[in-house]
Amino acid sequence: MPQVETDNAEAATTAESWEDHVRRTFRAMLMSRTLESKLASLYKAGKIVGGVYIGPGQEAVSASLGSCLSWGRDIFAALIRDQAGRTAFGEPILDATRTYLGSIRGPMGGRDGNVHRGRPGEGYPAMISHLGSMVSVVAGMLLARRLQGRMGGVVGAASVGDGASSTGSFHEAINLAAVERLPLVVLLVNNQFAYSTPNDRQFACRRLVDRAIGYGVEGHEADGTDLLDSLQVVSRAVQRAREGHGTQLVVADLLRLSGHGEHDDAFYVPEELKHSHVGRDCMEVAEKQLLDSGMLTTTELAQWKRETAEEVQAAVANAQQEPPPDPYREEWKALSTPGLAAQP
Ligand SMILES: Cc1ncc(C[n+]2csc(CCOP(=O)(O)OP(=O)(O)O)c2C)c(N)n1
Ligand SMILES: [Mg+2]
Repeated sequence: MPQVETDNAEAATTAESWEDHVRRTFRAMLMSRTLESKLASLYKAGKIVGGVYIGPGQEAVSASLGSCLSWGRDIFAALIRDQAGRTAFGEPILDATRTYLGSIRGPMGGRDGNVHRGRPGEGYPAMISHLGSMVSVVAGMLLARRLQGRMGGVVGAASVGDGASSTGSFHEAINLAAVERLPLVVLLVNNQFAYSTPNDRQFACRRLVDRAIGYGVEGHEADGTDLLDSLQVVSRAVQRAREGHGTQLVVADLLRLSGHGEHDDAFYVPEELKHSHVGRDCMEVAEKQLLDSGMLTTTELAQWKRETAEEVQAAVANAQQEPPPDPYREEWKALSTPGLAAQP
């Protein structure tokens, strides 16, 4: 499997300015929003078989996490709403379009139709479930590296949702990570709903970050609608994990600005919530932050929008002309197949 050269790997070895880090993170947000809008239209046009799950409103904190990790060194388990984080971490957008469009050249060989994709041998495990199971996968990968004596400054990160944080998988994994003082960052994105179940039917504690005390890990809170706040908080958590302060829990509040999947119109989301602080669109907030602070000019923004649209168009066109796997010729493989799960 090819090693993917990313801006991140470079950023990890050179001292990157805060401004460049913000710009790089915003660019990944923009790419994600553009790609996901295209995927949603392809789904509605019947060109994508299976579900399409997207993360509008979650790009700021997701991209912040991806951009603080470095491909080839760190571990990142992305979930359904982490397209922005995947892009910021260094996943090429062709991996996404090939997966959604069923190309045999996709990272899973055309065997997955949406988000269960990754490059496990490169510290990027494929998602098993959205419901907390990836926290233990990353904890296990970190433990394995420790036992093999190749920890060397690695940070592992896993996202979970508010719903996932109520599961046994989440509890067992974060507890184990805390006991072992693993350099694990758990990003808990509280988007107010688990499918149609609202927060008040999921947990009785006032603030989810208070759970950090119970687990004995460091807790951080971010405004998930605010790129600058999200990036600052996530950077600090990743740095604390990297410097040996053990497991970190970051809780980000925001609102899911889509349905659970593109098949869901989210009729159950109350209007007041949409117009509250968490209902702000992080893309609009970030755009204003970058323009007002002079980190980005209007000309650059227009150019970035053009470029991301062209890149998405090209990646879709590319994947559309590639063949699907042939069930009569292909041996149906699992991740244990060496080609799919090759160790570096
Ligand atoms: C064991 C299990 N139960 C239910 C589902 C269906 N399901 C997938 S995601 C989801 C909601 C998850 O909510 P949350 O953790 O808050 O993440 P969000 O979708 O809000 O990002 C449900 C019910 C599943 N995939 N697996
Ligand atoms: Mg949720």
